[in-house]
Amino acid sequence: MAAPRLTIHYHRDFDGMVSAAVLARALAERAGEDPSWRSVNYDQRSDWDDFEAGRRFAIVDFHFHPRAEWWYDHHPTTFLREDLRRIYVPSERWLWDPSSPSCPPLILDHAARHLDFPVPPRFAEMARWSDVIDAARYASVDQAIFGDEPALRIARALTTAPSPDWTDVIVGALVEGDLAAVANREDVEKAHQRASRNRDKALSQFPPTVQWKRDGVLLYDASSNAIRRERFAAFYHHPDILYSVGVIPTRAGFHVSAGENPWNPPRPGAHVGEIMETYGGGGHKSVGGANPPSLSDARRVAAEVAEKLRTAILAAR
Ligand SMILES: [Mn+2]
Repeated sequence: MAAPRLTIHYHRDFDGMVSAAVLARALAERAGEDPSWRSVNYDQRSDWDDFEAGRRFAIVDFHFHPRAEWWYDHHPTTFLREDLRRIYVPSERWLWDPSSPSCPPLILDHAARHLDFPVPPRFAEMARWSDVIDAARYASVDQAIFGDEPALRIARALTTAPSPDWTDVIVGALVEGDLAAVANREDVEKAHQRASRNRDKALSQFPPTVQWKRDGVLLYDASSNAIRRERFAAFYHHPDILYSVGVIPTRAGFHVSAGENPWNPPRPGAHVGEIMETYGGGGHKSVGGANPPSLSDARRVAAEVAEKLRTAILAAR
């Protein structure tokens, strides 16, 4: 009797989907598996110990789970508890590398070493773009916002997925074909056109949200639900700034987001994540966030963070 089918659970973004496609192909070719795949979301963490109880599964680009037969991740926050961190040891089936810009390169390296899986050029290309997209290593703000390469069209299309399980279909396409073939699918092209219209609207809605711009810091308030959001709009409209700080809505409240301009970074620069920690948030040196309890708190925190970054810039001059 054949073993029950293995399901690959993946983070629903570009590098997570590529991770699922790479692992699916490697396991099919080199481990005698016939895997299926399904995206996993943050809501499922609440019952994490019982996740997929009694079933066979792998996890990629998402939290460590001790029952995962295969697991790969690059997120520094992958371990939900200290006891889970202690269970993890690198093996032929598990690998965590928080220094990797994205997850697929880990899987490709590991599969080449332990499964004797030769890296197909199309997967190498997907891994390179995963690094660009997940770590925001775009050559320019124009490439980030308007880039027309197949990987960027697919990533943009994902922002307007027509249904929750659409990403499963796209993973299937990535298992079989290269980026150009996937980007040229009719459903991807349709989603991409919708996403591009949303982007254009977001860019045009950004200027009135700006509160002030001083000494290389821009503060904006995009807390209204009527405003569409484009992650790099501040740097597109104001390429001269070093930092943007803003308030944006979330499903449950409001988020304060602060980050360096990737195409005009401050030198030496403050530690944005540490500043955010003083407001109950966190992040990396170049980007961070916090979720204050109310809109007025979020506005106050954003203004204070912007002032702190401005002070840091002036002190470094
Ligand atoms: Mn991811």
